[in-house]
Amino acid sequence: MQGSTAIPEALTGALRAARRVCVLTGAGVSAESGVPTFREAQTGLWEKYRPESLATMEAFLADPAFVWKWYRWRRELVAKSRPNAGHIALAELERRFDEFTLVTQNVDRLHRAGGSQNIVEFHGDLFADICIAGCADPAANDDEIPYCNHCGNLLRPGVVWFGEAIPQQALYRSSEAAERCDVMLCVGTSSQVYPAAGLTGLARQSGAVTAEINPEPTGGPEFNFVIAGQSGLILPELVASLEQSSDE
Ligand code: BV8
Repeated sequence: MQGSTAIPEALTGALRAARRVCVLTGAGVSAESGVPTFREAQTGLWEKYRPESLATMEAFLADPAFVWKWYRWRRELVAKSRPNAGHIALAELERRFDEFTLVTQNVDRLHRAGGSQNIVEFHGDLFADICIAGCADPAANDDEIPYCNHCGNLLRPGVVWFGEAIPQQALYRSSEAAERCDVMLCVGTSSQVYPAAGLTGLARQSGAVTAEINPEPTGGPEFNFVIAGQSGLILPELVASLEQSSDE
C-alpha cells in the first residue's frame, strides 16, 4: 500500500519500533481551531501589544485590570473553539504506545478536550484563577480586578509568565519524558521560548529520533525529520501511516 505522501517511511518505522513517545506542542496546533498563535499579530484592541510584554508579572502589577482584560478576551476566544483533527490525532496516537507524554506550551485546554490523557501543561492553564499569595482553591470571580476570598490578595490567571519558573512537577515530568523517549515530535511551535524549546534537543541527545511538524519549519538542527505542513493535516496522516503498516 502506498505510504502517506507527507510522512517519511523511516519516521513511520521509528514510531512502529518505539515504546516511548514524547510530543511537544505549541500554539500552531490550536491555529486550526481558530485560536491565534502566540506570535501572530494580536487583533483588535491588542494589536499594538506584544504578548511577551503583557504576559509578565510586571505588566500585571502595573495594571491588573488591563492584563485581566487581555486574559478574559483570550478565554472568550478559546471558549468558542473546539479541538481540531490534530488534537484528535494526538489522542489516537497516545493509545498506541506504552508510554506517551504530551507536553504542551498551550494554555487553552484543547488537548484535554481532544481526548489526550497524559498531558503536561508546561505553561499552565488559561482558565485557572490563582492567588498571587498562593492560597489554595480561591473562589474565581468576574470582578474587573478579582481578589482572593481567603487572603484578599490579587487573583491572577494560572499561566506561567515570562521570567517565571516552570512549575517543578511540569519541568520534571517533561524532562524525564524527553530523556526517556524513543521518538519526539515537535508540533506547531516556533521553538523560541525556553526551557520548552530545549526539550527536543534533550531528547535528541538522549538518543531519540526527532521530527518537526510545522508549515514554516524552524530550521532547528536537532530534527531528524522536518515535515512542512499543518498539524491538522499531518498528524492524522501520521496515525494513518501507522495503521497502514499494521494492516500490511
Ligand atoms: C524562565 C503562558 C527562568 C502565558 C507563555 C530574560 C529574562 C527572563 C527569561 C528570559 C529572558 N530571555 C529569555 C528568557 C527565557 C524566556 C524566553 O524563552 N523568552 C523568549 C521570548 C526568548 N522564558 C521564560 O521566561 C520562561 N521562564 O525562563 O524562567 C527562571 C528560572 C528560575 C526562576 C525564575 C525564572 C517562561 C516562559 C513561559 C512564558 N509563557 N505562555 C500566556 O499564554 O499568556 S509562553 C508562550 O509562548 C505560549 O505558551 C506559547 O505557546 C509559547 C511558545 O510559542 P509557540 O507556541 O511556539 O507559538 P508561536 O506563535 O511562537 O509559534 C507558532 C508556530 O506554529 C509557528 O512556528 C507557526 O509556523 C506554527 N503554525 C502555525 N499554524 C500551524 C502551525 N503549526 C502547525 N499547524 C498549523 N496549522
